[in-house]
Amino acid sequence: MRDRLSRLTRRLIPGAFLLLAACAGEHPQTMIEPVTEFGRIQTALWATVTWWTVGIMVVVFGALIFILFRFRERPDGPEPKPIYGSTKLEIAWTVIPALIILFIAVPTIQAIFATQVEAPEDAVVVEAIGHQWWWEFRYPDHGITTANEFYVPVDRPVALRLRSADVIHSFWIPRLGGKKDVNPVPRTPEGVDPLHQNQIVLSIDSAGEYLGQCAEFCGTSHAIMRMMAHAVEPAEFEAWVRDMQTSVEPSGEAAARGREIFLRSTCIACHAIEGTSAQGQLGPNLTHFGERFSIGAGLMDNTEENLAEWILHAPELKKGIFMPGAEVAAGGVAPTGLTREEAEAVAAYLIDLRRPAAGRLMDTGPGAAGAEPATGADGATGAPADTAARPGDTTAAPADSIPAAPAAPGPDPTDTTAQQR
Ligand code: HEC
Ligand SMILES: [Cu+2]
Repeated sequence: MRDRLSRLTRRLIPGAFLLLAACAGEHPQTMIEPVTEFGRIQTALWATVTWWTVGIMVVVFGALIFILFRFRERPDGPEPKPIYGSTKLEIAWTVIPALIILFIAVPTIQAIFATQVEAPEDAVVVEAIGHQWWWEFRYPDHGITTANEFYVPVDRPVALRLRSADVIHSFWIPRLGGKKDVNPVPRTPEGVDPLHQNQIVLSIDSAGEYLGQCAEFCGTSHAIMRMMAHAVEPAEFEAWVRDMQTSVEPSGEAAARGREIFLRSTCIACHAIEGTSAQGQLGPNLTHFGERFSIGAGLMDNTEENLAEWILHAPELKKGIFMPGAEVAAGGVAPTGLTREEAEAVAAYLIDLRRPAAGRLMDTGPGAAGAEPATGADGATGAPADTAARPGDTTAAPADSIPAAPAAPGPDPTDTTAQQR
């Protein structure tokens, strides 16, 4: 018996180490290495409760195994004494679980209060708005809007205001902390904060790129609804904000032609690009699109080739989306009718939309280890030399309302409103 047991442990221990080693690799969405106090409070609570329950398990199973052996039936053993109606026992098995729950309740309630704080005055406000199936990020204090990826400064309080333009989603970037539902809220007049809005207040203490995704089933393409937070030094954040408020001029002929095609296509019914006449609100804002890590909220890497495929075949590549392809209608909008050559020009333009100084993301920074490397960094290496700041072009969209139907004439405006379920 001893022998067999030791042989078993000898086999199990290396297995356990292998398992642990597997857990120590690169896990961009781990919840056990939070970079916010908000996340650490939750992880600590989780660890506390887990260890307590492990302790309880050891006691219960230990007692069970002991009793099974100690009081097993023996040929000459006495008749067991019935214990039905034992008041002592009944009190014990009522009081002990009640005490356990009470013990768990104390740190839980403490954690609830510690994580549900009001945002301080100087917090950076970011509105995270869930859409089927992408994320919109608005900065009401800076008048900028972006999608699927957002920037925040490290070591400063950030107030994430969560709401949805359609169904219930859930905001979850595990390294920032626990998830929270993103609910549709009643429409409010401009300048008024919507009521019943969920909020997460946190402060990120380590620069890096943190990957997350929708954590509440929200329809066909729910699984492809990723997002990324870039936590950067405050000076870099200010620079990003300034750049986002500035238009980017095409760096070459192909991109310039792409812009011209983009601006005369139905794209502008749904997409906005800072400093251009494109001010659509139904789809992701494409300002600085060239810097994004992915196309379609995590569907594929952001390369020029993938982008041309997306423009031609978006509805076939990501099921159910409200964006038409070159030949397929979607979201109540007719096919765009772009040829491959035109789509490639538009792709060249969109990939070109990036800050002069910005490298392709994902490959730098201390937190980058946690993120998947984006391919195609060779895409558009040339930094546009002639980035022009246009005075007066500070912002596009009103920052406070959930977008209604496109202002620009879409081919079938009556149908597009149906998206705003
Ligand atoms: C009917 C509205 C609509 C029209 C018209 C439209 N789009 Fe879109 N577009 C969307 C929506 C909605 C998404 C988000 C899809 C998703 O990821 O679920 C999107 C996503 C994108 C993305 C990816 C954005 C990101 O951050 O992942 C690009 C690029 C894009 N569209 C380019 C275009 C171009 C170019 C055109 C014109 C040829 C166009 N779109 C026409 C609605 C539209
Ligand atoms: Cu979802």
